[in-house]
Amino acid sequence: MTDAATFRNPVVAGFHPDPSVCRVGEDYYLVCSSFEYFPGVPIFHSRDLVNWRQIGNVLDRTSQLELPADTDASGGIYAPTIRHHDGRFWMITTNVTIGRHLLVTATDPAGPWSDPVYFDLPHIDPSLTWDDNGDCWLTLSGVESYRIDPDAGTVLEGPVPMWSGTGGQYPEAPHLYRIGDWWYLLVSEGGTHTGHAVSVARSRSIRGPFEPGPVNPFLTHRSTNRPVQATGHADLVQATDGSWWLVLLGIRAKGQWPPYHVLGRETFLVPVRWVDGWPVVDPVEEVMAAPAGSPPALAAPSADAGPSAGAAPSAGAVPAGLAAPSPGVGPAGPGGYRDDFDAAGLAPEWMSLRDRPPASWSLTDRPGWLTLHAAGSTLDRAGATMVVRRQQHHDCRASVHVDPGAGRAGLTVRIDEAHHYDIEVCGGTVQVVGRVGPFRQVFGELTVPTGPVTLAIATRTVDLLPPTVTAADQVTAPGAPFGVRPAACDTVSLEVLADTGPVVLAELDGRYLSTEVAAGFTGRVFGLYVTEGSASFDWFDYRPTPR
Ligand code: 6LW
Repeated sequence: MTDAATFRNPVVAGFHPDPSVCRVGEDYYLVCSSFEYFPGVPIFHSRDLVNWRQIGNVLDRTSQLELPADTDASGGIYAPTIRHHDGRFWMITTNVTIGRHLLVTATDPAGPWSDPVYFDLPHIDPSLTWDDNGDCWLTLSGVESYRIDPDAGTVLEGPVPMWSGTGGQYPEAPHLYRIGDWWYLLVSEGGTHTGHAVSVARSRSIRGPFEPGPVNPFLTHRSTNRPVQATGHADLVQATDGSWWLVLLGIRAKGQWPPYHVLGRETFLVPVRWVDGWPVVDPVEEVMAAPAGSPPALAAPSADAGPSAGAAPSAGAVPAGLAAPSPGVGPAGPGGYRDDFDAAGLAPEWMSLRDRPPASWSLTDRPGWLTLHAAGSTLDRAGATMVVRRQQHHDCRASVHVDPGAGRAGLTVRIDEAHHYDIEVCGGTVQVVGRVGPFRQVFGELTVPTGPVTLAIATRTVDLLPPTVTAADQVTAPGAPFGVRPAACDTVSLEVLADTGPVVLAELDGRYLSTEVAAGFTGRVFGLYVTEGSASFDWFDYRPTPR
């Protein structure tokens, strides 16, 4: 539940890591990493920092996004930064597969964005800042900076060493901000899992030396049992009312020991207070309270707000707890979506793997249906024709109405080529197949009339069983989900939706589709695919399911 003085985290649910944010007037824009998926770098718009709607993808052409066929899972596009300067939006990111940083610009954040200018420099996590002379600085993990010509793609000075945090591993995600008379530098450290943390330093000069803050890291959930973990990779923004906020990544861990997460790293929001000129944040929760004493609309900073000294509070800015205007991409509250494939193009939330060749898909071959044409013959290797959307809730059901024609087509929930559960139809037989690491197994089969069929994948958080139930009891109990032990608390059910209701072909332990098993930087997605011939999809439906 949220009320007027609270809002719900994550503000962008599902695999949306490494958020970066900028404000232009009353509008906020946010971008995230996209790895091996195409198009790349989803871009969101908000008026309140809480409710985000995806307005496009920054890298939506192969001339901007080179993801060769052998791009590894979790390769491709790493952490982007978005800024607005001199009438233009600027987005810089790293394509780790080709080993280059790329910078693109746009006057309209919904696109089109320019072709890239490249910087062949080491490290990851590029960020941009303009100094008081109008010079542009590129900062990178490590942490170091370069003075650059952002239009020409040339380096004018550097590397200039900066400040590398408190000594934690992987100093990364540096962002520089001009606030009052200071240059503030945020650095994430400790790695992007449970050791993640954010530290701060400041300097009078953009070239340093940087003085660390009095309490570093000033944001971390490491070594706690808070439900939100791995908090880090933060970017700072000042709201229209003068208040300050961090967008950051976090995970919603499940299970007892070790905890695991299945939705990837998600985008969270936390208010920032300034104390004696340094940022202070409280722990990041799934429902965040507004700062003490706030009116219903989240308040401007208090009088001791330190360096903010900026805009006067404007009434009503940053309202909280609104219903998500864009079902499925907003806060992890109620909301689902249905795509009838009646539009002229695919919605921006749909992604393909590595490329989306025009010959692989069509919305006009069979009007009102999405037709996919097979390329690869298996989901176990790169090359299969697939369009995917993110899983954004722990408890949800994705369903699809598919006509396989003479082909083989289905619905998958996947993290990568080596970790996926599929339900597919071919020649009147529906089959459930699971691939986990070196293992591949058929878990269930059902004969159905030929023609269109509705397939579904439902995920469910299972409450921990009482300790009196042993693992052996559970595994041998009739109807026990395959491989589910008492500590498991996530199941994946693969179903045919018949007129009489769902027919469950298999119920599998969801932990095998978690980041802790699959590794990498992404999260679960649902995918519509074809591995033989051509098939058409009439609709796709995604619903969170009440617990
Ligand atoms: C990203 C790095 C990180 O570049 O993970 O959380 C890497 N931090 O900053 C990939 O998302």
